[in-house]
Amino acid sequence: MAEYRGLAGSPAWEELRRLAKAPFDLSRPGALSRERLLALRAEMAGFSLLYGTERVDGPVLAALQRLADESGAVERFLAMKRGAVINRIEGYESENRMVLHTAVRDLFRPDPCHPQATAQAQAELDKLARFLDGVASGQLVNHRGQTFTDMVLIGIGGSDLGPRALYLALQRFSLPERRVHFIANVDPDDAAQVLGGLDLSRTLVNVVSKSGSTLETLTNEELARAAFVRAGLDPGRHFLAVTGKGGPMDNPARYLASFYMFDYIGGRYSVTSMVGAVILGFALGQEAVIELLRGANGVDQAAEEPDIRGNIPLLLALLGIWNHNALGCETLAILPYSQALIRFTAHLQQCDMESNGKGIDRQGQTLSEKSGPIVWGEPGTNGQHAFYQLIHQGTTVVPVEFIGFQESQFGKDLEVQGTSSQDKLLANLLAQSLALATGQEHPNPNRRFPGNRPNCVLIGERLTPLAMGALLAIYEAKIALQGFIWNINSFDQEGVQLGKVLATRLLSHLAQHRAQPGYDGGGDEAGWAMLMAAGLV
Ligand code: G6Q
Repeated sequence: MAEYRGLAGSPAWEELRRLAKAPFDLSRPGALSRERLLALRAEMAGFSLLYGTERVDGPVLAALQRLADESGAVERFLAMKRGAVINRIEGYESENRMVLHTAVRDLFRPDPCHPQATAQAQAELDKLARFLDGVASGQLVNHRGQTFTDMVLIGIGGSDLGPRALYLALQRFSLPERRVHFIANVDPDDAAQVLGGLDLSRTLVNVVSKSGSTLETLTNEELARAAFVRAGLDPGRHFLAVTGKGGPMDNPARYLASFYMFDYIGGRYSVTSMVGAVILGFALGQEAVIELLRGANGVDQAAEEPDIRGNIPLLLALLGIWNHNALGCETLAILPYSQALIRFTAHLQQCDMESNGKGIDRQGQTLSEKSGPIVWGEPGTNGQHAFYQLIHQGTTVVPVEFIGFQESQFGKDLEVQGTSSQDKLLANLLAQSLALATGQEHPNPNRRFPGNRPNCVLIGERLTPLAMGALLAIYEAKIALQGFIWNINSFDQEGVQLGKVLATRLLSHLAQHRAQPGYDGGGDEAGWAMLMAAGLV
């Protein structure tokens, strides 16, 4: 059989395109039968995926299974975990790296897929445990002998979004007397706002940068160091580094402690490495970090299942391809009915769009079929009072992935008119799923809902560190599996380079403009004109 080269040329994809001419009609009376809604449900790692409200039927699911098999997606996922060099474009200069974010949580099986990477992760975790013990026991204290109560993470992109989203998700499990804060934007107001409210003498600053060369992070580190010096404090007793081993920030003399990540972990996949572990360990304790890793590892293992009905990430990947490529839906809304997941969609937006927003395949050829969708969302029920109008009646069909939990995190609830707030939250989630699918006929066109808006519901028991790890890994695996099926490299991000290069050029114009009267952009007509148009020169 010819090597799989993406959707174009795949017999299963041809079949799916044919089936997409008459997809399952969710709005037909009786379409959402009890049999259907109970049968189209997959289980994994404490989560159920309800997909009876997707526009799929037996033939479509069979063709999606064939696409999974033809593409060898699960085999590629296994090869990834075992250290295949898949972060590359064949025949062109590229990152040329292994992709081993799964190795940092492969501690729980006797035979890790990549023993060397897992051993490196274990060594960093042991170092972190000693550090956290020192902070808790009062061995590591400030110059006045006081304990540290606050930690500020300075980082951006993958070094911010995941740690921030997961901290907010698990904040309820924080240790007493521990608070954490984040500075990402190079906007000086971000740092001023955060640092201004803190007792710096009891604060640790965790500078996170894999490359050790990111403009925003290095600038914010300098701003923060200056604030410590102004307060009469020695930054060397307060600053920690999480960075690439051997990189420009690997300078232990400047930091109270240094933790490492390795080049085989991409920024947006790094939250379960030291990038997230240090701040989460400080806030929640090492045990919670271990639980998070255990949850993620459970899914990493379960996602080796080739049957799509028993593999939630694979099923989500294929349903996404069905909606995006076959049914032509441009975007994907991820709508968590959980206040704790307030930044989780933002994290997934990066994970998904930076990974799968690609225009060429792994061989450097221009794609003839679409790759990743536009991903967006906000927690429900707030979104219901904002953008759901368009989702229900707008001219664009927006597939939705709902996320919810049977129980609240705090368990502090009250029955009003016979139902708790948690009941109201879940009833809203399920009602939205049904309403989008079935729609509503009405003589008044303004009250008509077309229905047939595909969606699914991912539901777990309660958002604990274990469940968070599983949820994170479900999405990380989904994104990787989609990339394998689209035959793209989901692990580089060349598309962010050009803007960075041009920003550096504009900054150099500004500096020269200030230093030399009469400087006029040195021949960079468009750059200089933009600065003029914006009133900066
Ligand atoms: C993620 C990207 C990107 C990266 C940031 C921060 O996959 O590579 O978002 O995480 O640019 O990079 P550093 O950690 O190197 O500062």
